[in-house]
Amino acid sequence: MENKCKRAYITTPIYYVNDIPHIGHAYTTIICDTIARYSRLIGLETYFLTGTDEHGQKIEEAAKKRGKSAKQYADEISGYFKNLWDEFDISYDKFIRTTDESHKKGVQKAFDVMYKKGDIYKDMYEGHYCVSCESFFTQNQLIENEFCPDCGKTTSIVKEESYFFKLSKYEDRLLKWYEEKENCVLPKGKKNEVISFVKQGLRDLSVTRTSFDWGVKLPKSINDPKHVMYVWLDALLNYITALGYADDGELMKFWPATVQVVGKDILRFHAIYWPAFLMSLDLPLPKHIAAHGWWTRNGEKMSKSKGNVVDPREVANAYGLENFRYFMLREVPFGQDGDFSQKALVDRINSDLSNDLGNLVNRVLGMSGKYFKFTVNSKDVLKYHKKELKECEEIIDSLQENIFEMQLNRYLEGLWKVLSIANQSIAIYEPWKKMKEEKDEEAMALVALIANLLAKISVLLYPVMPKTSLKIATVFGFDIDNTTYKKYIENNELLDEIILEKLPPLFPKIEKMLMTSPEPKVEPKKEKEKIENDGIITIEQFFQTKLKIGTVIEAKEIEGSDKLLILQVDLNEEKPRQIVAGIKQFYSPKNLLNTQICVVSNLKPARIFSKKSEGMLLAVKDKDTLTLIRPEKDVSNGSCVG
Ligand code: ME8
Repeated sequence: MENKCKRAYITTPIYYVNDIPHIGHAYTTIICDTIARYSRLIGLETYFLTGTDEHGQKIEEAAKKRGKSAKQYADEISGYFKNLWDEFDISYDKFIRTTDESHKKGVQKAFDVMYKKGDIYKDMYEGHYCVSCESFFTQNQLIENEFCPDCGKTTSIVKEESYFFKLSKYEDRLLKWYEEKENCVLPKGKKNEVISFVKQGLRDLSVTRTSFDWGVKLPKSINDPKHVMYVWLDALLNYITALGYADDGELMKFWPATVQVVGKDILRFHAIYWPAFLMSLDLPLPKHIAAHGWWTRNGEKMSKSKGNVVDPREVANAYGLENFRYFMLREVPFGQDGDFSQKALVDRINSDLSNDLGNLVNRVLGMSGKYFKFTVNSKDVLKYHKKELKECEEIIDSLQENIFEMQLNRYLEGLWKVLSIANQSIAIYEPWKKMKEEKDEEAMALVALIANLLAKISVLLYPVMPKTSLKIATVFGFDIDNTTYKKYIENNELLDEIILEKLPPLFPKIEKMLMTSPEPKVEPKKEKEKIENDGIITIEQFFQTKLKIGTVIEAKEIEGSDKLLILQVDLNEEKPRQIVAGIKQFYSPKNLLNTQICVVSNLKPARIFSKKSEGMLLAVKDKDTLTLIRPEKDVSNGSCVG
């Protein structure tokens, strides 16, 4: 995210109303809320948009199944999303619905502009359609000629008259954009995937449908009432219709967006179609399209049909909303997938929040209370602790870059480095000894150092944990806003003499798992095999995974991927297994050839980077390295592990 301009426009994807929100949706929204709060804190005029995506075949079908009209159903689920974000104190400025009249008017205007420009033409569409992804595919993109390469569901054949958008026309301009604007798509690995997709050649995009009705009609000027707009054209345009595109509204001053956060599943739509539409409309392109990874359960993407979704409300009720926010942003580097477990959440609360942060607040209160009747005076901090203070200021100075590159986990790690310097300083300078030796001035300087570091942390933690940070700031007698940001962070001013305000412990330790439905739902017939304690499985459950040893007989790089290799593995079956594995940064194809590896052989085949993958290899991740699991000495291919 660039911070040179005075404005920030932050958007979430608009969520489909075919299902209620889960922690994946909450994650996207919490990331955006954090960036929006940060932007306001540092003084940018900020507009934060979220909303719901309500048209299309998928919603029409979901409503029908429940015996409701599409609008009735959309009202219900859209309300559910909005209520949840309100309950979660999400600081959005507008909640857009694609059924809003102003949105529909804006979409029609955009269609008209593109049409008049000659970027839209009428033809016949013949191909495959995945209703779940609302995506078109050609025959050779499908898995086994039938299944969607993105979600694995069955596709249907579509043959109908359609208007097409000249996507192919924008291929070169898109490639130029990716080349010239280094951070236009984040993270960089994902950007490379987008570039290689575009380089394979773009086909014109069907942007209207005639086989159902639940969508925005074409503009009257075109006079073709049997067509409704393709839901992705309708949906993507929300980012400008929300600003009043239909009537050249004043809010259009916020365009182009500063950062548009999306899940990796919908990056293609945002990093290819969306900028091409904008080029056609002669509008500037967003500064950053940033794609995050998925939250999974036991390695599988969450979905209602798999019964493995986690309800964000349940997590927040059990563990506290702000603890949950902290966990999501700290646990997973932006762009990577993260597996949700209560244990990981509890560990973060007990160790980072309770031990590192909460205890430090208690200690500063305890020390200042015991030695100085809660008074803190900063006048000697620089005399005794210049080194610690400067070190922390330097760390803090580098943090802005992390936010602007969407590395919220690094941002939090930076804050925790400051906490660790504060905690270590107490151990090193032992203020209790100073008091015994009647060196009160030195003891006060140490207590004041800690108070000042905590004051800075409270300001910078505010975008992630607003209420908690405000409570910490009250201890030191200030409110968190742009004025105090400037004072304590930009200008590095020290606290005036203050009397600390007491605060009950912020993060009581959590002794047991608190959610009542923590695990993916288990089918009733398998009830006796249910996981009884967090992480404990039965031997039968273990042996459901078939681990086999095989020899790598071919290994190649995949063009356009920084991470993946494609392997052919001999498992002593009719033909070698093809496995796509994310090990390129650690193993070269040459070094893998003719070596044995351990493979999960009964994994459902998946499509990775458009290649079929028929298993998974086992490896150990340790810090920044990855080591393959192999037999100690050669064994026959196909041998079972266990
Ligand atoms: O795709 N982990 O809507 P959507 C992390 N309407 N994030 C997840 C997730 C998971 N398991 N599941 C969903 C659509 N998300 C379109 C968008 S925008 C013009 C139109 C997040 O409800 C992720 O950000 O299926 C995903 O992109 C978003 O929810 C929307 O999902």
